[in-house]
Amino acid sequence: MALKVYINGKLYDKDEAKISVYDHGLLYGDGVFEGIRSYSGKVFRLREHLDRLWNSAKAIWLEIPMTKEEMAQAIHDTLSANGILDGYIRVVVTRGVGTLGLDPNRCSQPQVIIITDLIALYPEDYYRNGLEIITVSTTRNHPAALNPRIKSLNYLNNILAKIEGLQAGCIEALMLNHKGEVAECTGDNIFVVRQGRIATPPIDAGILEGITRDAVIGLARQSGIEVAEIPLTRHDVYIADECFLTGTAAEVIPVVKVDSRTIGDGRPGPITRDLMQQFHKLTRS
Ligand code: PXG
Repeated sequence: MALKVYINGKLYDKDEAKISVYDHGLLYGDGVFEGIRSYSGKVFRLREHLDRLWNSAKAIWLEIPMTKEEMAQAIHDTLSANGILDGYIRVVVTRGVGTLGLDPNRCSQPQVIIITDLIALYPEDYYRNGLEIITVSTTRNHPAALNPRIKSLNYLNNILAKIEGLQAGCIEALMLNHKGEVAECTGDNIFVVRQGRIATPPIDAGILEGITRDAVIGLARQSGIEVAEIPLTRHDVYIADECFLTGTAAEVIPVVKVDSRTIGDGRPGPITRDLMQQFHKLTRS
C-alpha cells in the first residue's frame, strides 16, 4: 500500500502528492516546518512542536490556516492512515501558490503538508563510540537577518555547513555565530560537560530552540546536574570532559573529537551516557 501524504485536508498517495512549481515554498524557501518523532504511536512533545511552528509562522507573517488542535488531529490521522507507530513526522507550511515575483500578497493561501514516514536512524556505532565533528567556515545565520529561532524552509546555510562537514568525512558540523561563539550544529544543538557541570549556548547566541535540548536540560536538572546556558567558545569545547549533540532525529549523541582534538578520554562520558539512557526512557515508556 502506498504511503499517504496529507495536503490541505486530504490524503494522497505519495506519488500523487504534489505542490505547484509556483509555490513560494519552492521558489523562495518561503515557509516553515517541523520535524517530530512518534514513539509507540505517541507523538513526542507535540504541543511544543506546534507552538514552535506557530511562532516561526508568526515571525514571517504567515498565518497557518487551521488551529493547533486541527493540526494535531491531522498529524494523528496521517500517522494512522499509514499505520506508523514509531516514525518521523514532517510538517511543512508554505506561503502558497503565487507569481514569479516576491510579493507574498500575490500568493493564494498557505499550503499545509504532513509527511509521516519511518525514521532513518543513525548507525548504532555513533552512539556507542561517539562522533567526530569539525567547525566549518559557514557562519550560522545572523539573528538580525533570518533569525535561527525561525525554523524556516530556507535551510541553505545549514546545508552549506553540512556539505563542508561531509567533505571532511563528518556527518555533523559545528557552526559558529557572527561573533565567533559556538552556536550549534547543522541539525542538532550542542552541549559540553566540564567538572560535572553542563553548559550549552543560550538562545540569543543565534540558535534553534531545540525541543530535545529543552527535554535534556530538564532531565539533567532533575538529576541534580547544573546546566548553564552561556556563550561558549571553541576553546570551551576543546577542553570539555564530554560533549554531546541533541536533536529530534539523533536524540542524544556523543561527540568524541572536535577539530582533531580528542574530547576527554575519547570515549562517550558518564554524564552523556546517563542522559542518553534517561532520554531513551522518557521517549519509550
Ligand atoms: N538546530 C537546528 C538548526 C535544527 O534544524 C535542531 C537544532 C534540534 O532541534 P530539535 O527540536 O529537533 O531538538 C534542529 C532540528 C533531520 C532534521 O531530519 C533535523 C532537524 C531539522 C531538519 C531535519 O535530521 N533538526
